[in-house]
Amino acid sequence: MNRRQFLITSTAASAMARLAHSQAGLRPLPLPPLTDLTGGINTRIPLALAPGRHDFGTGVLSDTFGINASYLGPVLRVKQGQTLPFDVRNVLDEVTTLHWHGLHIPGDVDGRPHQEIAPGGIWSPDVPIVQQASMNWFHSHTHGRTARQTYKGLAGLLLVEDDASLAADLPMTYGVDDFTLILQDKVFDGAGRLDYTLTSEVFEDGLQGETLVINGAVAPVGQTVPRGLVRLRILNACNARFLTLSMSTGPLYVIASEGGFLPSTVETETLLMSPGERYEVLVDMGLSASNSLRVSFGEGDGEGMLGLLGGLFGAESPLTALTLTHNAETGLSAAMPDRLATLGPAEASAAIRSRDFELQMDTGADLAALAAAWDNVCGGGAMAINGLPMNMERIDEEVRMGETEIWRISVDDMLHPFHIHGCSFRILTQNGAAPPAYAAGWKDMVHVEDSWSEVLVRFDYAAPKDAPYMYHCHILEHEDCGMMGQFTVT
Ligand SMILES: [Cu+2]
Repeated sequence: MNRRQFLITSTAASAMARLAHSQAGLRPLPLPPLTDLTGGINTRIPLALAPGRHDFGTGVLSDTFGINASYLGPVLRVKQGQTLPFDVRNVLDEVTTLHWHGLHIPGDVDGRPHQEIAPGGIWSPDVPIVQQASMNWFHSHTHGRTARQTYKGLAGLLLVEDDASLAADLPMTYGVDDFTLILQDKVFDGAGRLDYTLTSEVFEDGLQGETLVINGAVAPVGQTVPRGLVRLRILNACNARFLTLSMSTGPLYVIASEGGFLPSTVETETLLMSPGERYEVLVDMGLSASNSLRVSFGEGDGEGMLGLLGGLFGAESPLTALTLTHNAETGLSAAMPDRLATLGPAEASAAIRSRDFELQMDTGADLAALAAAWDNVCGGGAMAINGLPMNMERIDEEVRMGETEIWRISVDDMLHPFHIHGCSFRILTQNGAAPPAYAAGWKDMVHVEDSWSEVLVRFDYAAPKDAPYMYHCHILEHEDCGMMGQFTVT
């Protein structure tokens, strides 16, 4: 089966799922193993980064990477106030790193590109969890190899809970009414094996797979759930694709973004997720026997009427990605929560300084020649920020600890997601406009295309010269190509 036949098959399967809305015949949603440490930590936490063999549902085994698994990693559930004593072991035959994306931690345990773990080596950071309940993740951040290593499976979830989140009237039984969804797009070759080939096109657009994979299984997938509220904690772990989410019935009820709960539940017809973004949503399965999460690639079918017209006139229709159907259980019958957290408006007047960052693709580099030369490893100076490609020996910005700043981001071409290490921020403007309500809370991702995006940010942890933080485009191929910079916090 070639890639196109595979596409047709998976499209047909999704069309059938749309019609039938039944559990029968759907691949089950894989549940990544949960490591729940909220009750206490007695030993060091082993994470082994190793080669694996994994069947995504194409019927053949693909060569993958995994963390304590053949593909992807565990879901770690921890509590504010804990310190996580990790033993990260590199069982791969290439150098790697592991970055804790979203954690408010000092630079010396961040897992940045300098913190390489040699093959056979071990990295043992003690990672303090000071932040509030939030959905974070960990992934490879190896210089020039982040895209390929993350794509092959070096990624996992780190859920932080706190007293308030554990006491909240929200679904929180993992695998019963509380699910984590890692959304990715993949390329499979004619034999159904996972493929990753760098070309000038892939450098430019980032990897664009045609097949949606959820927790390592080709979508559509199905899951039975109790009658009541169901919680979906969703990560866009695509290398480069933006995803637009919707439900087959009713709106999405968004309760949290990357850095914590929203002030109150936000109702939205569509939810745009850039690579690296996380959102938590609730589905009221007390209302209907079946409901499905739909995913379309890109900025999707847009909001409201435009989307409807797009659908009618043959625009790419969303894939029914995950179908939830009732089982015999009775679940949490709480109403959609009204108040979730105390969170005032972002106070731009608190900023004492602003910094500008222009993400640059058009540096004149010959991407085709580089793709041919680099053997699926990016690197060097094909892309830049403010005229300079990433250089591990250069500090680009020096920030003072505890000071509030406005970071302004622009681009020279196309839509890019931007991430800052070591903090959560508030979005003041996204692409020149106020962010949608679901993106107005605590974030560590913002995107920009043809205007400015501005975030209000404060850094409270040390990142000295020998342990700096990164800021970068989260299209992983762009990051690997040099669209990244370093800063200190002192
Ligand atoms: Cu980019």
